[in-house]
Amino acid sequence: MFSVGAFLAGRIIAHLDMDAFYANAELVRNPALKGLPVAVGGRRGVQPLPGQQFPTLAQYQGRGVLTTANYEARALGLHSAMPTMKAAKLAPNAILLPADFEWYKTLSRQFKAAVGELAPNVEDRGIDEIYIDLTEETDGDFEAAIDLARRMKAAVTHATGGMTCSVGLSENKLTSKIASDLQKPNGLSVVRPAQFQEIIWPLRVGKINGVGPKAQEKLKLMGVQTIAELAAQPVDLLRERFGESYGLWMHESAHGIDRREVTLYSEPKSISRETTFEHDMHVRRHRDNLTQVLLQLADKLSQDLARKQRLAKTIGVKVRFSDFKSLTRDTTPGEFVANADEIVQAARACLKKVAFDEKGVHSTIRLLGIKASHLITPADAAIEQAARETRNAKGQAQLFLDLEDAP
Ligand code: TTP
Ligand code: MG
Ligand code: MG
Repeated sequence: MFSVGAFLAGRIIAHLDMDAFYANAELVRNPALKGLPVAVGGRRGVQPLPGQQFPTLAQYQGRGVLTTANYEARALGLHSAMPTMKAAKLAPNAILLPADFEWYKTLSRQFKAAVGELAPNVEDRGIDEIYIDLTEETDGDFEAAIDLARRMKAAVTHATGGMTCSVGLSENKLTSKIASDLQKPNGLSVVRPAQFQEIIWPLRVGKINGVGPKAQEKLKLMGVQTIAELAAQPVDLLRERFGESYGLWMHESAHGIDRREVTLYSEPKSISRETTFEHDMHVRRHRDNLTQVLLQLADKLSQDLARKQRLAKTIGVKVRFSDFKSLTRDTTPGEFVANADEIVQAARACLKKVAFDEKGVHSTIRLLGIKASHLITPADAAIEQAARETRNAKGQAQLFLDLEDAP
């Protein structure tokens, strides 16, 4: 009956979620907080008492809620969305810091970029989480995926100046989202298709992303609390109680069926320009003409990049010889490339890698093209560039203190 999922078998999808994101973001730029219970809430913050290094919950007056708490504070009972006054009663000595969204967004971009370097099929799911389709990188092999997930975790920690994340691996988004939460913090949880019942069925229905408090309440009245119990319900009964599509969705979810794809919201990954000549050009004899063409292509490409507000990490050339055989060469200069001069310089470096002949078919070309790829927004380029420079100059530990944008 559940063979519907079979045509999607063989996928491996990761869900990665940062641990206690806002709180750990504060720890990155203030290592003195390490090991202490820390909560984040409100925008304005409270002042520390004389003699105190950090403000504590005890000083808070108001009606706000916590956005999150680190794991030390969670051990004292604090959690996201808890009224701050209530938290203050539970843990008056826990530290309370105001939220600084710009800082969290900066770290968010950094951890996502780091993962994207290792596996490009990344779907953004908000400030602290992403899905990554690893099928191509791993050929559907879970051992390879575990290895890649470990490297992604290390890359995230490196790129954020020490933050940890938790990763779930399975054949679909739904299961991986559940899995990433199983061993927080700093977890890596794998649910192979054959393990779905063993690992997922004992969990509460609320662990399924999309089964909210209302549905949980209704299910409880039907005597359904675990995912196994949900899976045991006749699909028609679920349809009747919850509506056609939601009922069917619940049923499929409880059986580990989720056909959703990892969708990339990103812009086109590359832009290219090329010219086919009226007459084939000899690479030596028509050198001046070819240079002219190269300059024109670079000029157009730089305008394309400007229009799309992107910089390129990689520049490539395409050459088609008179026998119609084509080849490409590319280069990643290390600096982001945007203007025509930089493009020409990079394209020349690529052309140097092409083995042209003095005579014969590989001495004349009928087409020349330039491609800009690994495109990035100027803002992200600036962040990456700043991070690189600081890393080179001072070493990783200093990085985030320098980027700090708090008042
Ligand atoms: P989560 O990923 O849900 O939580 P978390 O990262 O703090 O902790 P963990 O994943 O380790 O369980 O949310 C990410 C951030 O979103 C969180 O750090 C703060 C913010 N947030 C809120 O502002 N309000 C909320 O109710 C929740 C749940 C999160
Ligand atoms: Mg999180
Ligand atoms: Mg999250």
